[in-house]
Amino acid sequence: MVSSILNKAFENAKKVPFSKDAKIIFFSDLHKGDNSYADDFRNNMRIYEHALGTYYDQGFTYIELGDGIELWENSSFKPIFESYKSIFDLLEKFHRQKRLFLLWGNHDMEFRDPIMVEKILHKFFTPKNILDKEAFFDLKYYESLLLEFENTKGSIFAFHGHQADYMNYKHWKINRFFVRYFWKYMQKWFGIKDPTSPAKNYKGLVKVERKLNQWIVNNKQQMIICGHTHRPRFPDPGDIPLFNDGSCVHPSSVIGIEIEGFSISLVRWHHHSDHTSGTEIKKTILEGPVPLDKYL
Ligand SMILES: [Mn+2]
Repeated sequence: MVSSILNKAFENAKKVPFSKDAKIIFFSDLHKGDNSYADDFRNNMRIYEHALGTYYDQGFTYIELGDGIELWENSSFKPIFESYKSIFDLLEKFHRQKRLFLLWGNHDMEFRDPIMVEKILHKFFTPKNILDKEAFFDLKYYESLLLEFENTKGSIFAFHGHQADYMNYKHWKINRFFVRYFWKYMQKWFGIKDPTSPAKNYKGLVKVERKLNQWIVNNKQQMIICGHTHRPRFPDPGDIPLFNDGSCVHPSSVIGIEIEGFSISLVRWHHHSDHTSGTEIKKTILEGPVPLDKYL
């Protein structure tokens, strides 16, 4: 079951060519909510905005690997948009420069439906003129991408990761119901975290990773970058090339994967304070950089 879902995502992946000097940043699992108590992203908002703004200035392409928006806990997009207007403005800037790829995950699987995406765009982004309209209203949500680098045989298969998580793929509406009407309040009132999410359920997480590893072994060691489990992964060269970009809802830090100079690294953005400069937001490299051709 899972392998056929993954095969389909692989076959239908949008092929995106990149040059070897491309700069790419992957983030996922922001779960941007309505800025209320149950909104996990709220505390990391400033760190994330600073990180993404820095990548924009440095000419990076942004690939968001799903669960960017928390539509399970929130049945309406409006409060999310209003809470995070500055981030949506930043996304708009990336998109205008054709440096943005948005993928859907299980918490924003509604974006599978292009009509829904268009409706939201028309409601919240007002084009200034017809040219502007054409430039902006071609925003698409993808299930999966295949990143192809010039003069390289190998490629990177990028997707959210819930494709290896049968309950979250096939029965996402049932799970969404429990999150929206039950777990949200458990979290709010009693501080109990939703056990149906693989991020909070260790057994589920291991199962998802095992299925993805199996798929890689059966598919000529195809390199994967995904999210979903909220557990960062950065294998050594020679190991099964399954990478995970972590999440943006780690306690006071945002974790992502960078590709720059044809090398890959795992990075963490966080607050840093010292005596002279006070508190600032800073990037720490957790793993790498490792040349990509060691995995491709
Ligand atoms: Mn997910």
